[in-house]
Order: sequence, then structure tokens, then C-alpha cells
Amino acid sequence: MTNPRTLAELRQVYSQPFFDLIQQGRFTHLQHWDHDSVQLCTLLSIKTGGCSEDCGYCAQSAHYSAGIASEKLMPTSEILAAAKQAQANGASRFCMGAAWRGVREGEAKFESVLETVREVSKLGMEVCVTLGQLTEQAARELKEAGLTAYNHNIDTSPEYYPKVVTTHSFQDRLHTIEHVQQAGISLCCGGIIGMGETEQDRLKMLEVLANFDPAPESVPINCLSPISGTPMAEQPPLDVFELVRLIATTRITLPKARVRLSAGRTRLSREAQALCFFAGANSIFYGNKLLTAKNPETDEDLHLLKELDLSPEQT
Ligand code: SAM
Ligand code: DTB
Ligand code: SF4
Repeated sequence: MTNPRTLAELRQVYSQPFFDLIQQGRFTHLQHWDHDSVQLCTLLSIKTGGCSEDCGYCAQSAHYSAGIASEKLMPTSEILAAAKQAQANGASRFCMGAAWRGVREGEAKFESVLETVREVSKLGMEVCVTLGQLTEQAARELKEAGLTAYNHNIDTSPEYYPKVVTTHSFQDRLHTIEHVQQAGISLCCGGIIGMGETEQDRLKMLEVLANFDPAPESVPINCLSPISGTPMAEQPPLDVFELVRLIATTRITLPKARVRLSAGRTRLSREAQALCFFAGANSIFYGNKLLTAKNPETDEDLHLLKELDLSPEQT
């Protein structure tokens, strides 16, 4: 069978009996990936807080009071030191996030990020940034600086997106994705579940991801990390089997993509995470902090991988 692409095909895959679904996820995984390796990706918030956008889940939006102080862009030297530390701790990918609506060529802040990318890419790790909207030219300059991947999530279905964000549109996200792909940069693109969206919204999000050409190189699946002060602070916790189903369906739909079990792992048991790995997840964020929210401690994660006979992917 060819990979599912349409909403009907995705629904068919997703709605199989649970064990058939995770078995198919595992089978697909084994056809394309090492059976036991998990990519460790360390995140650093290089510019925190004070963002002009009103994304309803985000601690860094200036529209809400989540208690995150707005900080200036970190200098290259400090970021480079953090990247070296991440590599020494065993990470093979380094992702830098900035709380911006976007960047364009010629801006001082963008020039500084380019310099950082040039330096970090010399370390031999995969290098990813997420800076918001990008012009075509800015994307080309990032590529030249040595960037591996650009993270720009669609976050949810096109229909639910306006309920989550009003300061930019789903179409704006697609434009940036087009610029990234035209520049020949790998695309890291996924979303968040647990924001009050329906199963249909999750599958429609996957439908959009499944139809990108080329397919995304990595797909982060974030579970909402509820942030007090944001409109989504009171969302109920996600049903873990729904998460596992989505991971398996993502693996089956995008067999060659890294499926990254992203935000929200502090609320997942070890058993739940084991199910996610079985279903096809093969990457995690590794480090005690995400951007502003907590992540499991590094030694806890290394211990979990060991118990499951999984090993960190080597650079
Ligand atoms: N400003 C840039 C942007 O919006 O693309 C980059 C940073 S933004 C924080 C990157 C992604 O983190 C978002 O698209 C979203 O998927 C995820 N994210 C942010 N806050 C989250 C939360 N509270 N829970 C889960 N995922 C979250
Ligand atoms: C992604 O999909 N998840 C990461 C990364 N890309 C930049 C961010 C998660 C953020 C979680 C909430 C926080 O730390 O504020
Ligand atoms: Fe800003 Fe990105 Fe947060 Fe939206 S998700 S408020 S664009 S930092």
C-alpha cells in the first residue's frame, strides 16, 4: 500500500484496532530506521519572551502574563558554549528558538543569528533554528550559513488555527514553509495536541504534513504544556492512547521522517513513552528545559533509554 495521503486514508489507518495500529507503526519504523536508535535534540531559547504574536498556548506571547521576562537575543559566544555543552552531554542535534514573529535579511538580529549558525554548524551536530516567519532571501542566507533544518510548525488543522492564533494566518505559515523548502533547507514541521482540537483536526494537520513536497525531515508532536496566564492554561490533560495513535499514524504516513516526541513528556509515564517509541517515535528533546517549560532531567532520559535497550543516535 502507498503511504496514506488523504483524510479518508489517514482516518482508516488511525482507527484500526489499537494493537494493529502500533504494530503497523513498528513495522514501518523497522523498514526505514535503526531499530534501537533515538535522536537526542537539545533546545535553547536564544531570545525569550515579549513576542508580538498571540498564539494561545505560548508562554512567550506579550499578549498574556505567563510571568516570562522578555530577554535580549543571546550573543553567539554564549550560544556556542551551550551547543558545545549539549554535544558533550550526547546530543546530536541543536535547535535554537527565538520568540519572534519572524526575521528578514539585513536586520541586525538576523545577521547575529547567521553568525551563530555559522559557528554552531562547525561543531558537526545537526543545526536547527525556529525564528518565526522567513523571507525567501533570509532562508537562502540560512542555508548558506550551514543550517540543517528549519522548524516551523503548522500546529493544528487549517480550520482550528484561527482559534489558536489571530495575529498571523495558517497561510502565513505555509508561505514560510515554502521559502524554507525552496532554499533547500530540511523542514521540521509538526504540531501540538491537547489544545481543545478534535480528532478530525489532528488528522487534517497530518493530511497537510503528508502532502508537503518534499516530505518534512522531522515531525515534532508536542503535547500541550499548559502555561498559566495563557488562554489554554486549563485544558484537560491529553489521553495518552490518543497520543500513541497519532504517533503511529504519523510514522506510517511519513516513514522517512524523524517523529519527535516533543513538549509535554514530564506528564508522560515511562510506560507511555515506551509505547510512543514502539509506535514509531525516534527523537526526543534532551535537556532539563525546553524553551521555557520543564523537560525530564537528562540522567532520567538516559536511564529510560537504557532500560528500553535504546541508544542515543551518534553524530
Ligand atoms: N516563534 C517561532 C514560531 O512560532 O514558529 C518559534 C518558537 S515557537 C515557541 C515553536 C513551537 O513550539 C510552536 O510552534 C509550538 O508548536 C511549540 N510550543 C510552544 N509553546 C508550547 C506549549 N506550551 N506546549 C506545547 N508546544 C508548544
Ligand atoms: C517544537 O515543535 N517544540 C519545541 C521546538 N519545536 C522549538 C518547543 C516546545 C516548547 C514548549 C513550551 C516552552 O518551553 O515554552
Ligand atoms: Fe511568538 Fe512563536 Fe510563541 Fe507564537 S509560538 S507567541 S510566534 S514565540
